[in-house]
Amino acid sequence: MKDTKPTAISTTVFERDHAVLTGDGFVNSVYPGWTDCEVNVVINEAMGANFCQLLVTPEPNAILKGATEKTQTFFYIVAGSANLSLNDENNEILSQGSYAYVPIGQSYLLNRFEVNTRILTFHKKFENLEGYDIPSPIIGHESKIAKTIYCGDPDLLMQNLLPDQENKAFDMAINIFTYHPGANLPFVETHVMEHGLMYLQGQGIYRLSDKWYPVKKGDCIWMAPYCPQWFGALGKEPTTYIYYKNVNRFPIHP
Ligand code: UGY
Ligand code: MN
Repeated sequence: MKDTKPTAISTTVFERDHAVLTGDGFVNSVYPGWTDCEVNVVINEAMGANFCQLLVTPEPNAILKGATEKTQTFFYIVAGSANLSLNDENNEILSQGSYAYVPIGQSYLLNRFEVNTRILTFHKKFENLEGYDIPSPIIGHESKIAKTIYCGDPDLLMQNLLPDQENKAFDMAINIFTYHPGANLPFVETHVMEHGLMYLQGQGIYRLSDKWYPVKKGDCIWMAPYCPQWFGALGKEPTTYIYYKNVNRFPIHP
């Protein structure tokens, strides 16, 4: 939450190939169809990204109503709860840790929010893959997703919330990455895939390009393609972040 005292100090950083968004610089945006809520555009094309990441803080009576045309949407409940209906059907209660993947060509309605609900969303223009059907909607909960060992280190646990590894029709992955205290990425990754992330728990140090940043629960990061990246977890509790990654498409259009 933002400190309302006047200040010229900020921990937000914006560089050509990465950004660290701690929330102290957020200014609310308004979107048609989304009423009675604060919307912060954490990451989007204006900063050089190829996807969008929003943080939404709804009032209990807020309405988030819309339709996905060319852009698929992923909703994740960071805190609180909400009612979700897709295509005017299947009313579902989403609680903390629940998520909904809304593919292109669908309509959605989120309403009846618990007090202090916070929702993280990821949006990516869908790139069709010849020979594959457009993915169907998915509603799930992180507690139902297996944790797999990452890079052979049992202190690094990965959860794939979307079935992008089994079904190449998905062109984005949304993963939850848990680091046990003291664990770190085994090497400085530098890759064509882009990331947007938000810390759900814990803290640590992120290396982005040639800079080093202390990060903690609530902070968000954008990493452009090829931004060198490394993270080491600090503290006595596991550190967890949820992140976006573009996957499963040839790096150049044929
Ligand atoms: O999937 C990934 O590329 C992941 N290991 N990157 C990251 O956590 N920065
Ligand atoms: Mn990575």
